[in-house]
This record gives sequence, C-alpha cells and structure tokens, in this order.
Amino acid sequence: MPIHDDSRVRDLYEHPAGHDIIDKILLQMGKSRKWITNPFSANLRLGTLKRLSSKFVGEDFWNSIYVLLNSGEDDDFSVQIQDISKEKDPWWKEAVFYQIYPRSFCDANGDGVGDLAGILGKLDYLQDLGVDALWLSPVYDSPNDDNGYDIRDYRAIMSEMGTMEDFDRLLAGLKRRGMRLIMDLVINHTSDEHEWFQKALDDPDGPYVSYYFLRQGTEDIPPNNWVSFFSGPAWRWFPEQKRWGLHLFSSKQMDLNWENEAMRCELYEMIRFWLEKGVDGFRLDVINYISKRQGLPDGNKAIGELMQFYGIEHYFYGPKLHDYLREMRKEAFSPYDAFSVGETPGIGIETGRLLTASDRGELDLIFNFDHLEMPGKVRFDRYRYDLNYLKEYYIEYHSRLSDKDWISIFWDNHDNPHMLSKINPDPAWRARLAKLLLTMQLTLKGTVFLFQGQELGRVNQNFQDISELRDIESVNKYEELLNAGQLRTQAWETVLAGSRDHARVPMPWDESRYGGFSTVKPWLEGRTEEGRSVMAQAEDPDSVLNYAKALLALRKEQQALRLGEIRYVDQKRNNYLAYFRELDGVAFFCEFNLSDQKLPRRKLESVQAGTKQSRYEYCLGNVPRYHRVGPDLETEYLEPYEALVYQIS
Ligand code: TEU
Ligand code: CA
Repeated sequence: MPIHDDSRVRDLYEHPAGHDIIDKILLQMGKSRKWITNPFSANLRLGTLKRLSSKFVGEDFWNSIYVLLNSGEDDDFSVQIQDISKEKDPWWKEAVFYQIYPRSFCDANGDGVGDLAGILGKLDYLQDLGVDALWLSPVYDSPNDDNGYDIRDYRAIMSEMGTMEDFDRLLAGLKRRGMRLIMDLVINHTSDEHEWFQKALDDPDGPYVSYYFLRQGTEDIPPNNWVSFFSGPAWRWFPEQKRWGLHLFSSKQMDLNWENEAMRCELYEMIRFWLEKGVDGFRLDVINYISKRQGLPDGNKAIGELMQFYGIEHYFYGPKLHDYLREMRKEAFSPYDAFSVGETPGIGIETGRLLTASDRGELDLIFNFDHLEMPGKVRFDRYRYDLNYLKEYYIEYHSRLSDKDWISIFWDNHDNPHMLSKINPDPAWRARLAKLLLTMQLTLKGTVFLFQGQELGRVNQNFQDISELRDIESVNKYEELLNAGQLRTQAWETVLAGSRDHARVPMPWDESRYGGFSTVKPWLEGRTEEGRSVMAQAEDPDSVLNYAKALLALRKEQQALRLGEIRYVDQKRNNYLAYFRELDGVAFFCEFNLSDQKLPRRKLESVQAGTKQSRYEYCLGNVPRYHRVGPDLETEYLEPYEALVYQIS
C-alpha cells in the first residue's frame, strides 16, 4: 500500500519498512513506542504531521521517507517466492556458532598475528567447549586497511593467515569433528587493490568501470553528500582519471555496483568456488547496503543528523535488495543448501522478517543490532546499559514472529565493546554477570552466535592512549574529533568508549608473557590478567569457562532449549526476567535477576501459571545453591545477577 499525505500514522506503522523506520527514529531519540501507538497519534494524517514537523525537519524529510517506503516492490508478506525450506528445522536453527577473529585467536608461526594454523591447533578446545560451527572473519587476500574486510582476491588466502592448504586442513579438521564452517562474505565492496578496481582505473571505457560507482567530475565537489562510516565524505577523488569513487567504508573499500549483472555473476561464481570446497555457508557483510537508489541522490539533512550519517536512507534498504538476495540464493546458495546470515545494520524487526521469512527465498537469518545500545545512545557514548531494555527487546521481538521466522541471538562481535562491560564494569560482578549473559543467550529462542572470549567473560580493555589502538574506525574518529575542535582527553574518552579494538585483543590461552597467543608482541596488545586465561579457567570448577561448557552441554542434550516455544512470564516486573521453554511435554524454566541488588522472589504459584507440572528440578545457575529440587524455589531472594535454569516435570 503506497504511503502518502493522506495516509495515517497507523498505516505507516503497519507498513513493514514504515514500522522499522518509526522504531528506529524513536530509538534514536530515546522515545517510547507509546508516542506512536496512542490513538491520537495513530490517527494523525501524515500530511498534518508533515506540517507540524516542518519547522524541525523540513518537508523534505517526509518526502524522503515516502520515496523510501514506496520504492520497495516486495514490501509485504503476501509475496511468497517458493517453499524454500526443505526441512522444517534445518541444522542452523539449533546450532551454536562461535565467531573467530582470526588475527586475534592464535598465532602459530610467531609473527604476532593470528593465523589458520593457530585455529587448527585449537579445534579440540572448540569441540570440547561444545560449539557446533565456526564463523571466521575474513581470511582472504587483503591489504588489511580494515583487517581483511577489504578483499583484494576472493579466491586466495591472506599471506599472514597461511595458505590455501592450511585452509583445506582446517576445513577437514572441522568436518572430522562433525563441526561446520561459515566464512565472511564481503560483497558490498572490494579493496581498491582488487583486480576489478585496478582494471576500472586503467581503462576508463572498459567493462570494469561500471563494476563500481565511478563518477566523472571535478575535484572540488563530490557527486553527493553521503558520508563514510569511517569519517569524512564517502567519495574518493582519483586525480588521474578525474573521477570520484564511492566508498561507504574506508577510502580503500570501494563499493560494488550491483546493478551490473556481469559483476553479480562473478560474485556468484566466487561463492560457488567456496561452497564447492565444502564450506557450509556465509555471514554476509553489510548485505543490506548492496542496492543503492538510482542516481545516488543527496541524503536528507534531518535524517542525516538523526542517524549521524548522511545518505543512509538511499542504501540501507535499497529498492532492489530483495531481488538481489533472491537471485543470489538461487544462483549460489540453494544448489549447495548453504546457510546465510546477513549482517544488516539499520534493519529492524519487520524488514528483517521480510529478509528471512522461510518462504521468501532470501536469507536464513540476519543480525539485528537494535539491542546493542539503549534508546538514545550510540556506541561511542559512555553509559550503563540496563538489562531491562534487553529483556523488553526480546519480549517484543519474539511477540512479532510467526512460525516462518527465526532470529539470531548475540551480545558480542568484533565491531563492538563487550556487552558485559557496558552493563556493569565492576570486577566484583564480572564472573557472575558473564554467566548470566551466557545463560540468557543459550536459553532464549534463536540461533546463538558466541564471540571468541565470551566463554571466558572477557571485558573491555583499559587502553591508555590512541597509539595503542589499531582499528581504522577508531584512528579516523579520533582525528575527526580533534579536527572538530575537541580536546585530546575528550576525543579519547569517546573513542575509548566505542572502539572496536576492545573486542579484537588476542585470546589469552595461558598465563605466559603474551598469553600463549604468540611468542612475540602481538599486532594489538591487551593487558594480561592473571587467572583469566583458558588454562587457568580450565582448572577452576567455578570458572566462566566451565560454566559455559556445562550450559552448552545442557543445550545440546535438550531439544526444548533449542527449538522449544518461549513463553515469558511476569513480564512487567522490573529487574526480573523469566520464561519457559517448552517442546513436546518437556519444559524448562529460566529465571534472572537483572540488577546488582537482591530481588525478592515471587511465590511459585505466580510463575507457574499455565504449566501443569510442578516439580522444578535445578539444572544450572551462577550462584551456588544447596537445594537442588522444588523447595529451592521457595527461597525468598534472587541474588544480584542470579541466573537459574530448572527443568520441570
Ligand atoms: O560492519 C558494518 C557496520 O556497519 C558496523 O558494525 C561497523 O563496524 C560500524 O558501523 C562502523 O561505523 C561490517 C564489518 O563487521 C566491519 O568489521 C567492517 O569494518 C565493515 O562491515 C566494512 O566491511
Ligand atoms: Ca602468525
């Protein structure tokens, strides 16, 4: 249904992309959904709203939104492509993935950089931990402007990571252990050193020019006002060619033009090359950015200010996104029954469902990022994250899903400071809170993606100075803030709060000088913390590591914890999260205190509502408890950050 001045706010909120855009705006402004859903607002004509808000955002704001909403061809759930899913419950729904950031996992040849042989040497550790599949951040040939997310050759292995033989050995080692592998597929852009881009520069009339966005012009004015996620304009000037090249990320990451069919075919062929080798699927880097609005118009000012990036409305949910994804699935993924999880910054719940519903033939899963920061906050803000928000996010998310939908559950990755540190950096709660977060992650309904080190309760680094950081985003941002007139201390505070390097410091394997990661000074140094290494934790029965193992083992044993329905109870109660997971008569009850204070406990009857069974058997928890069966539920308090899992019979 087209959206125009005569539509009501209600219509907008019923439109999948409209819904997500409103949610995003409210999130960004730190406002509640009630702003929109109350009858007065819901009934408001958009034309009226346009007039009322013109003073703040200008008329253009709404016109930009209309364009965005009215350009998607398949923006409703009635479009069903085919019944793609052969099985009702494919393997990846039940899997626990473990993300490896290869540079920082294990260095086998002593050059300070993690490598494939290093990962191979840790496969027993990973199997013993109990994860089912690995996701490797990029290991392809790359000049490493953005640590491998700038690919020079999609079919070669980065020399620092090893060789193709190392890769094949790794894959074989995984298969032998019954584990799977997904790779990182970065196909929104390539390195400027990629052969295609080099050819595009060399031959201004040749076929490769239109593989990218290369625009003729003059040095003083870039083709539009879009900005890069790594600071500055999204355009780089090539003086020899007198052309501008589009790069949404670093100036060495040139955006590919997906309008070009030959380019798309080459990508699909490359995907098949890896699937032929036997990899099980891919994580698709910023995959929602691949379709850019025709003509690359200027970004709206108000949207740019609100979202902090100009131009975003023209590519975060572009007009041909669904078409491209379907084509790619058909040409490359389906023939191999390969799995796909899209990294989709900016995509909300409803557009996410459109990208993943099992009968639409697009992606299997996406990463939705709206839970990583509290409303009104961005990654570079310093603040305390309130777990009540995380709880509300999942209650809302799960309530909106149909049985064609499935979601991913993750707290950490290589692009974010650790969730644990945002919630409560007090070392006294570290282990308990780490266990609480793991318990939630492994018992909520969805596919789990752990990030390396979560099993150790890793936290943010106490970096002292910008010279200790390596990430291009942090380095550029610091520079940008100084140029904008900030003091060094101010700029550092900001960068330290949000730096991606917190997640990228090497894994601590033992208590030696470089944590057993390497024999020499690593490419990025973290502080060694006594007693937190894998070796030390393996010996401590109460460690986060041993808890993680127990939890993974429990999940592996219990189908209800993987596929069971989720039913939240006592939803309104602050600082309290509780839900049942149920499948074929087997039920679990999970209960959490989301605060650092004791929490009075409800009488058993009030949480029991709706379940016939009555015997609660303690399976697992992060606080030692003595009574292991039913009566234990009668204890009056939940301890700070306590997490409990019971089986009900
Ligand atoms: O990240 C894309 C992305 O939007 C972010 O999470 C990003 O780190 C941040 O917004 C920058 O402001 C993916 C990769 O995960 C990231 O490591 C890459 O740097 C990026 O794409 C470019 O390939
Ligand atoms: Ca190495």
